[in-house]
Amino acid sequence: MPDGSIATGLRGDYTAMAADWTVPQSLQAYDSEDRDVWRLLVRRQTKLARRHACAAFLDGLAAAEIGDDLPEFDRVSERLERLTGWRLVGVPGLIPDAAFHGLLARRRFPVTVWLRRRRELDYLVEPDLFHDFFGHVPLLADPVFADCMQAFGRLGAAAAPADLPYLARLYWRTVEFGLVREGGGLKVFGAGIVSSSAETVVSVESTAPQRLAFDALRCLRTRYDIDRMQDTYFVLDGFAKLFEALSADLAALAAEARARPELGPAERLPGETAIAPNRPACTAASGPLTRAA
Ligand code: HBI
Ligand code: FE
Repeated sequence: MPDGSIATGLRGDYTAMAADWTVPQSLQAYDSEDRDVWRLLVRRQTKLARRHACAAFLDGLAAAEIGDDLPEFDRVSERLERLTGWRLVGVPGLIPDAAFHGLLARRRFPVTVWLRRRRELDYLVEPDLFHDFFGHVPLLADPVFADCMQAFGRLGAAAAPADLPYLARLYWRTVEFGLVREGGGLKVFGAGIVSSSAETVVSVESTAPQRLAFDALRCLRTRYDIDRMQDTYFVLDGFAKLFEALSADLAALAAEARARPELGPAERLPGETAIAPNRPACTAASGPLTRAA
């Protein structure tokens, strides 16, 4: 088999699961390409995150001990559990909504055990170890965000099946692709953004996408694309605002969303104001900043 992960039986192996869809993480199952890919991705994205990610994410990178070595779920879980009560569990990949929400409701975060191969470094549609760990785990060390994730799980576990797509839209627009206002500028916190080198920069600096102030109902009404960079990002004023939105009655909010026209991924409503992107960093192409004396 040409694909090492498939050959080692890691990728998408749903045969060794427990009833809750979790699998043990086996560090011996990773090969040298896995170790190289992890180091490469961590170094690249950490550098970008230092410039563009919110402070809570950067604090979380340290708390989750994210560095050159492949992460050990059990070790990081001990740290996280002391900080916010969260533990990490391995999963073989995407799991059903009910299993996903059930784990979150119990403060268990499912982390995909397998890592992308070098030839697909920059783009994957499904979650892998890098997306799940680098993207999601740091913010589990933030007390308010940690509560938001459990709230998502509880809402999902209690939701009528017809309301789940609306909860998924809220999750997508915040946990996966959210921006936050911090220190007079925009910072990234969504896992889908911080695990992507291109989107980390584009989401806060490009004039191509629009940025709108976070509004839960607006998120619920808006379709999203899973296979391209986002056309619209929502900007939170802080994670407390997200927790507030997750404390609302989901059924009522979904009913309200259903009663209004659905919005396309790039739509802008009359009266909506776009938030300006950050000023891009000066590059050599923009000319010399200083003159030799
Ligand atoms: N499974 N492993 C995994 N990771 C996810 O992010 C995930 C999932 N199953 C379902 C799911 N997400 C959706 O319910 C989200 O849109 C909430
Ligand atoms: Fe994710």
